[in-house]
Amino acid sequence: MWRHLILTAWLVVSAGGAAVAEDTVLAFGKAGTPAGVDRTVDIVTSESGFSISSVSVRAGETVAFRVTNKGEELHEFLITTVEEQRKHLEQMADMMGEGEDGVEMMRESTLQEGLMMDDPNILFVEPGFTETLIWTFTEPGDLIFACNVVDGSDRSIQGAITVFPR
Ligand SMILES: [Cu+2]
Repeated sequence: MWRHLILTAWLVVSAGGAAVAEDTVLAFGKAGTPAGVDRTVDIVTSESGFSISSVSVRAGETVAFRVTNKGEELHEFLITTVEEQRKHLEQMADMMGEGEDGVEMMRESTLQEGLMMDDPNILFVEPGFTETLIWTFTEPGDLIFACNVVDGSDRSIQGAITVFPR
């Protein structure tokens, strides 16, 4: 229950309170298509983190991240910027800091906004399952991949994505 509420908080803040459509182009890339995949990266996730700590790609490259959850809890695979990640964690900490009121607040805003599982840069993987997130990197720079599904702590597990110029 607690974990679910925190996940819900994450969903509410992950898109800044507004759903992001599948075809949305973010500043650092966009959802790719299976036909456009240049490379597949296999990642195992669990309660102890990701099996890899960094990935290097080139701008213009479309990568299929094939994420297998070998843990016992739901895990997330999110591609984002360091700055966005920092903001999300702050917002989540604020919500949890509100206690019961905060929990109720985020539950209501989730009902209003609907579940934002369609965000193209976020994957949720159930235990024992493998899900694939296909991403086209458009700009050189430093990104991260992260899991923010936490269980009452402020734990967030992440790795680095370096996008080299094409
Ligand atoms: Cu996780």
